[in-house]
Amino acid sequence: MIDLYAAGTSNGLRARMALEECGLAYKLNPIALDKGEHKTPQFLALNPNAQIPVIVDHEGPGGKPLTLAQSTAILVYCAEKSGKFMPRDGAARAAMWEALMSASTDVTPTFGSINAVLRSEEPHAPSAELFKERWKQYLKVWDDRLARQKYCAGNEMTIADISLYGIYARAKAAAAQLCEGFPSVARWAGEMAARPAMQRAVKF
Ligand SMILES: N[C@@H](CCC(=O)N[C@@H](CS)C(=O)NCC(=O)O)C(=O)O
Repeated sequence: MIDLYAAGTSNGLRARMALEECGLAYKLNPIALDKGEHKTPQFLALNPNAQIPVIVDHEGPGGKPLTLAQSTAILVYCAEKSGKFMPRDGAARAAMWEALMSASTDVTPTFGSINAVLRSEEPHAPSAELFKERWKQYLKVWDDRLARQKYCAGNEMTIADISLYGIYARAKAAAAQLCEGFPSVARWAGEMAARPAMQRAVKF
């Protein structure tokens, strides 16, 4: 059994989507960020960075408990534990890593930057524009790619799809206008949203 500590943010969604899609047994422990539940001594013992998501796998490697933060590390851990969503072939695996890094380290932090700038006590319009343009540029590249292939890293679903869908689902819910004008991304997102595991994962 795995304990998941999360909220319905992009990073929280990514971890829960990973557990659901990989078919791993887990218990959701919701963390209310607005109430500061990520800053309690109990939570800081799990992640001293005071950030969700965190998992505790009570039957980790070697049968020992494992505590793990970082949504993308959790995603890779779930894929390796279940043997799903990570191609073995060299070229397909390299494409998966490239797509995963784009979703987790380019697209996701850019959305975080847009939010941070707009929610600031002194919003800085030129910075907001810069991050919005960067977001659109990333989605344009994803749109071109998803016009040519079914999934993020080719014609097989991988953890890159789970990572990108985590941020896309969050952005669509919080700022739908950022997701307009990318028809192939919308086609792919519709297929991801129809997956029963994804439908379970987004219900926080
Ligand atoms: N790189 C980390 C980022 C985690 C993160 O930023 N978590 C946010 C929610 S999406 C959080 O816990 N924020 C609370 C805070 O920073 O006070 C990951 O991928 O898990």
